[in-house]
Amino acid sequence: GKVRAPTHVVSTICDDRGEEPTYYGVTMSELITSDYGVGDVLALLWFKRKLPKYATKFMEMCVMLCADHGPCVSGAHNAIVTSRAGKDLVSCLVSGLLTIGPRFGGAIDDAARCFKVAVEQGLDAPTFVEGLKKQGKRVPGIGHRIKSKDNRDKRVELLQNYARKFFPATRYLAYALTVEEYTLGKAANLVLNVDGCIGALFLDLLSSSGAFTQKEMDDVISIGYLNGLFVLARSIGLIGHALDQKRLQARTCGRGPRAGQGGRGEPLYRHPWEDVLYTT
Ligand code: Q5B
Repeated sequence: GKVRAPTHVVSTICDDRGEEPTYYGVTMSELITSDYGVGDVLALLWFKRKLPKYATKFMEMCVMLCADHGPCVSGAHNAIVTSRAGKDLVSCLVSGLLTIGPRFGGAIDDAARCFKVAVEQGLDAPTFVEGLKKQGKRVPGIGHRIKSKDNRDKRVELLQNYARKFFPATRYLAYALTVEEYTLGKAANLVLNVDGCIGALFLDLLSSSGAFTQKEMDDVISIGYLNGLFVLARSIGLIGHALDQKRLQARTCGRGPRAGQGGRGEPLYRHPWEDVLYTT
């Protein structure tokens, strides 16, 4: 009989061997003719299932709303500096992506983990927050450098409004808001931030959509799928910043569309001495 050599790779999300590639069994033709969107592709390739339209639209909203948050955030700054150093697009992108982590953009999974445990254990907000403080930990998904009680994050408001309208339930969001109410009593910038809001709402999606078993929900949270949403989204903005700098450089070098128009251009970045405290 036929003897199959043992494979060295197992892949369960797609197949490119047939007449046309498939994403978790869905052909490219179906993707196009049935009007699938990026959220549907995420559902197939990340979650290995079709999800209801309100859920895929929610993921698309996360991608759209997290695509950029200005040139001053860590990721964009790195991408800009790297681009101005003359590096290629991929280097600019990864230098920006490498700043994503527990403080910046990469708190979604930890926020979801913490809110999930807190709700499962029935912890009220003060017990939850003070418990983390005793462990020397910050509450993931809470706090922002520029957003505050009086300067709310529009992204958080938009995501909440959408979920309240379309999700079957929003009990994790409700819990996260009790946490915010408590932390705002400590400092005005300890708001539920975009990472925390996405973390809480994804718990609501996983638990109330009927598309995931309890075990599947536990796996999504423990493996950590959700920071991927920020990484994917912010890649759009980081590429934008890298290209923006290239365009500005091209202007000075006489290659761009505005060559010869006296553009200032963006030279190699060097941080000003006067902004550094030299000390021993
Ligand atoms: N304190 C975000 O801190 C930030 C506390 C806290 C308890 C907290 C901080 C934090 C958790 C991680 C998180 C996602 C570093 C943020 C994002 C995407 C973004 C970014 C953009 C975009 C800000 C001052 C005092 C200290 C701290 C206490 C602060 N946070 N206590 N739990 N969570 N959050 N990250 O303002 O007594 O003086 O020692 O780590 O969720 O990244 O737009 O910029 O789209 O790009 O720098 O929106 O909150 O304040 O570090 O000086 O702390 O507040 O312990 O207390 P800050 P710090 P004390 S969204």
